[in-house]
Amino acid sequence: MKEAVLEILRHHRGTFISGQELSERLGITRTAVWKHIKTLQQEGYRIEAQPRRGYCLQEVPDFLYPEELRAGLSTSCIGRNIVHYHEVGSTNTVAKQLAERGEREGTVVIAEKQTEGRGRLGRRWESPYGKGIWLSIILRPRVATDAAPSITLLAAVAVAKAIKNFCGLEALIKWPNDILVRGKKVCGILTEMKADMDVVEYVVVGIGLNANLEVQDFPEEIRDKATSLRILLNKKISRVNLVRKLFGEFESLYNLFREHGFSPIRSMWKEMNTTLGQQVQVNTLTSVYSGLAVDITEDGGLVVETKEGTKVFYGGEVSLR
Ligand code: BT5
Repeated sequence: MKEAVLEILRHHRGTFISGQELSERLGITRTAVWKHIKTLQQEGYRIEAQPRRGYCLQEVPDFLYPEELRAGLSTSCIGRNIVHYHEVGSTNTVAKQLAERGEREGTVVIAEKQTEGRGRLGRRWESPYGKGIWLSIILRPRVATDAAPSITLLAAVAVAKAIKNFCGLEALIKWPNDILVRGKKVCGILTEMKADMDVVEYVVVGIGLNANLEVQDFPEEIRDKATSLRILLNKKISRVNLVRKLFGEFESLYNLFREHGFSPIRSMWKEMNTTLGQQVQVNTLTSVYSGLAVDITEDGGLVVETKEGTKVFYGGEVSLR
């Protein structure tokens, strides 16, 4: 009901609508209308209330509220259901808990701030309040476990396309999970999966996208390798609009993946990558290999010509040399 009140106010944005009219249109009492208005004001919506004239929406807060994201969202699955936190440990952890309890595909957990944002191998992901896009998408693809790595690559293509189409910046993918703009990391992806036998039960795709962070928001030790869209564009961007765009790109690619497998996405990935054709060093947990990155396989592995012969990697840290 709160969302319905907001919807009407949004429609009349900048003009007043009376409490009487709201109550009649929604079939609730004027006291109930007033309570929803109070809640919205507490959430940061600037709504002017005047005796006799009613209510007027003047400003929406710069938060990734589900009501904001859903207004004008064109997807039918990704982001139709959104769980929002002002502060949370890690959106991936919450999304996994929800998936365990049977939460449906397409549900997104999103936070203004993460206190325990995670990268791969337990590394920390900096996630300051109100500045970035820290979200996790629950998926239930009907695929075997070895198809799961390709979902990270799918997500990377979705982010790179969203950045390109929304900001006009050339975003390149560094295998497997980094999105770089002008050589610096603007986004990282953390895919986690649960499988039953050899079949995927669910996948949680965590996306950390540095939207409006400023230089001082990054700890000193990563300032030379991390950047944000705001720093690159020299202006603040609308996180809400960018997330909507991202959901749209993600859903199109995911539908393609479900219908035709990884192959069409692999071609797109190849066009947007900054890894193939480069001398790379791949650090797996047990060894370090050097060689020329030549291809990615049909299931998202990185093919490297090393001194010891051709090797395919499904994980590991890649440094471009
Ligand atoms: C990643 O790990 O790049 C995956 C990051 C995924 C974050 C999202 S946010 C929503 C969801 N919930 C979570 O808890 N996680 C996901 P990795 O390749 O291991 O890179 C981690 C490294 O990137 C760190 O060790 C730092 O050097 C660097 N780093 C940390 N925070 C960063 C940031 N905000 N921007 C750019 N680089 C960062």
